[in-house]
Amino acid sequence: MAAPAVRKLPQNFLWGFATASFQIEGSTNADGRGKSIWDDFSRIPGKTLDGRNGDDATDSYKLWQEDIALLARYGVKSYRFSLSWSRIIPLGGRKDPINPKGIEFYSNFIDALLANNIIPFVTLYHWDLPQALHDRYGGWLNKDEIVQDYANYAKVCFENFGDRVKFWLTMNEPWCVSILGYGRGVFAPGRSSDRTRSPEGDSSTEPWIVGHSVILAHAHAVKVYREEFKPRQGGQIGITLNGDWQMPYDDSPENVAAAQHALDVAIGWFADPIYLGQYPAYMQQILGNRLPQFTPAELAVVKGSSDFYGMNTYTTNLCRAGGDDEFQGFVDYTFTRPDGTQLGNQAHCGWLQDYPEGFRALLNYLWKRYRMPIYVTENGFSVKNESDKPKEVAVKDLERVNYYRGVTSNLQAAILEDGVDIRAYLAWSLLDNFEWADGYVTRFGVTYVDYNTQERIPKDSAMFIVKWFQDRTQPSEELPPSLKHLVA
Ligand code: GBH
Repeated sequence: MAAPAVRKLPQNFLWGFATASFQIEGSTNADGRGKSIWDDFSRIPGKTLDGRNGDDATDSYKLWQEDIALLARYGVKSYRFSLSWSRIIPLGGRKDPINPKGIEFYSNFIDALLANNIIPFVTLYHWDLPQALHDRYGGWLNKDEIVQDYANYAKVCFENFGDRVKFWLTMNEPWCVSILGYGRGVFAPGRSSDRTRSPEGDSSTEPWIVGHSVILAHAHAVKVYREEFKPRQGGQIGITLNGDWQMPYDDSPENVAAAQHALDVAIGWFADPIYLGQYPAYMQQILGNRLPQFTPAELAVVKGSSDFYGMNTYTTNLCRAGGDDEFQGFVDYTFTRPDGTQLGNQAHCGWLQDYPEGFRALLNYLWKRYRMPIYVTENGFSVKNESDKPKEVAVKDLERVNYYRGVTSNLQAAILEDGVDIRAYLAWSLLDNFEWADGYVTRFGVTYVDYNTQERIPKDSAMFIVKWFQDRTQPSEELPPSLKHLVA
């Protein structure tokens, strides 16, 4: 009997891997790059687990051709990476000079991707704000200034790369920018009310102010793109939000409500204004006048300002009402079910367990609520104590393979059985890399990086993903028609 035919994903489905500039590039002083807020923050003792910073990372500023060769070997359709604002405009602002070396670096990089038939998926902002803007006027805390400077930066990128880049992400994970940077103070710029952590900051107001600025900066960049570039360049532009599936701990009405409250604060905070035109009622209720209001003029720019739903997701939480954490909507998260069992396999990160059914549930929730095509722009797993293992053992990353096996089958079910419109799946990450406050201890790569030699070694999970998508998509020997003219 013949084996059943593998069911195909939609034509032009984009699959591949993702990274971010500060997590891989290193060379923080090269070719006129300005400082970003992560440069200084990661140097402060105690801010990263291993005391290390982004000066080397995976050395991708120097080894970029190796990275592209690796992507080509994997045969990916697309690669998601981010641009370093500080390489392009070292001081960040709209009146500050542009750095030709920064433009040249990314321009060459994009050309080389296209020459290998890899479609660039470009993030404009993955947390590395130019330090000068923070020092000059408070960065994201100063809405009027940052919106203009960010829109100008975005415009410089559209001008220089938009002939070749057809997929743009304005911002990566505004919840993390706001809450981790200005609430908990565990990410740059590290502001918090907790004076053991930070000499300044107000966790009760700043995260909500920052979130508002990020939404507006995103929306203004999209306006620039749609008015001045999209008619000629014809690409897609949107935002990407972090958000995990939130499941009630049990059937009690309080916990069912708690799961929705958790979704409202984790996702709705950004998605509701952008796709539906208002902050969630629950956020207005818990924050009162600490939540900024949109003026009608602002709302006109914000509503409808994303061509798709960009989804970064890693796990599922069981939700119980009555938590004291405002940043989680006063909802307690746990992985332990009422019967004492665990929801899934525990990752290296405390916040992450493997529960692939949650991935499908989240896709369905987002599709029903926002009705936008979904691009999964990050998804991944850190295996327990991977850094303690010899590399020949670490590359046999069965737990990560299991994670991706679960997720891909749920992805397929969401597309083919549930009818959710999903157009991309970009796994996090192409490489082990600088994992922010975790330093280099936590590894998310499908490729092992030996940080002494910068050698890259594919893990079993890379091979699993490559095979899975190759079996279900058209081979990527051809670019879509809109990009064909670019390669000789
Ligand atoms: C992504 O965020 C990032 O975009 C990426 O740069 C990063 O490398 C990747 O995750 C792996 O971590 O324990 O209370 O501080 C994922 C979303 C949201 C996951 C915050 C961790 C920690 C909450 N993150 N969450 S807390």
